Amino acid sequence: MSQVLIRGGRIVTAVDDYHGDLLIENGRIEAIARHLDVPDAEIHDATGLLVMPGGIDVHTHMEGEQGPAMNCDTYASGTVSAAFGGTTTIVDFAYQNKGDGAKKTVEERLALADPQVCIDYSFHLILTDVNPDTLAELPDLINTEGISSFKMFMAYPDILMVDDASIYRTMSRVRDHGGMVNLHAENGAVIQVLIEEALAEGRTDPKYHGYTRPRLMEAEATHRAIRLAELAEIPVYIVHLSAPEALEMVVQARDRGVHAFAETCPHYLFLDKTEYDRPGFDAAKYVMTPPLREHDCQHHLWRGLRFDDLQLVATDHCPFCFNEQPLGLKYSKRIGADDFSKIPNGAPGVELRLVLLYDGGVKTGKINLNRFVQLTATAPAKMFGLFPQKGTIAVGSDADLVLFNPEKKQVLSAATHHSQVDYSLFEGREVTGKVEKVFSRGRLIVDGDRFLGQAGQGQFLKRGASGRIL
Ligand code: DUC
Ligand code: ZN
Ligand code: ZN
Repeated sequence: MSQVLIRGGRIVTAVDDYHGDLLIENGRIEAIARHLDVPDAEIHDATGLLVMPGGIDVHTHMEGEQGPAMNCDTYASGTVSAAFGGTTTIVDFAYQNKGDGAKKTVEERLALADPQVCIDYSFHLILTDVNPDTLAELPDLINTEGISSFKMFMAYPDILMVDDASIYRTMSRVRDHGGMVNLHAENGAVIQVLIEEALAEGRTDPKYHGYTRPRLMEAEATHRAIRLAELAEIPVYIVHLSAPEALEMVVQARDRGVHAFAETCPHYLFLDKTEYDRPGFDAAKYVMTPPLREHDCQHHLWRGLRFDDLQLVATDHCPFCFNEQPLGLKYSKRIGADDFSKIPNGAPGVELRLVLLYDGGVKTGKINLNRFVQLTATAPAKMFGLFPQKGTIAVGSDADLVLFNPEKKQVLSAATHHSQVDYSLFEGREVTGKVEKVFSRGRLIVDGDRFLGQAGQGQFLKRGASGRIL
């Protein structure tokens, strides 16, 4: 029997905060007490450290195609990067190619990810082809495979966008089985007009990515998504919310009693649209969707996080290299060198979520430590059917743990991160707080700068119902 004892740390969950010892047996938390003596256990001294549930990032894109481009992390490199950032579970995406069935899509993704991942994982299924056959497969996918969340795009016409009827049909189909629909909420048709107008006027620079995706069109689609869910009587989850006007739609819906939920991402909390003023092609590093917004939007997002109008923070880690070499043009932002609308949309961040939120949220007093755990681990677990196996520190839960040094300073840089991406959105930023040790099911996988995990050790998680968080 493998036994691990974590001694003397400050144990923090979404509701607790106390000093104590933790005993792990066979990957699960076996006992928690003020003092534990287990002579044969592997002992880790956590004096001066926070002991928190491993982070759960419910929005990552590892390995694979995004239109003509390819993400530059594999499941191996991306999950190592996640682990160094204190994240012990990801919910990534299985992307349905048009013509493919739902189950086939998930099975193929599993076969790709499973030998590579070093932390536990699941998928949301991205639906691009909502036909009767696909719809008929969804209840079984929820009930037998534990895939209980389905993402659709209201943007990117002719590529990813589905119409309102498809969204409504999906909602109606999965409602009675514990399913939830996640939406990329932007009005794709109108945005396409704005893009065509900009290009016709010769506006091809990366900054026009931001100008052609207005906040109002995020709000419009958020409103539409919520109203469809209201009609279908199903919970709805808005991914990567960035605009206060969209947040207002969520707030109003929640006030009406609708189960509307939303996530935001670190880049919207800490960066703003002035990044698009960078000279030359440098601004392409910040081409993600929705784009970075005006600085004062950050205040609204923090307010949302504090008062639970926004339920959690996920990264939308979707890395493309800035430079063409060494991976090649199709892994690079340079695909869009002459046309902003061709720049692959997405940015890296899976390794930085905990440290950024700690430094910019807890240290600044915007949120407290319990809320920090809620936003990074507990709410994601509850939202997507993983609680209480994941997302907390309790007897019987998986021993996915982060030992976090709350005082240590570090400078963020692409030179020291573990993703294959060649830039950082936060290059040179000094932050306080550092992940010291990470345990996945009781196994030490990160110890300072050393990675001790193994590709393939992560387990696929069959999830319960999504969106039943109250
Ligand atoms: N939406 C995402 O969720 N990720 C990458 C790009 C996008 O538009
Ligand atoms: Zn999206
Ligand atoms: Zn995404």
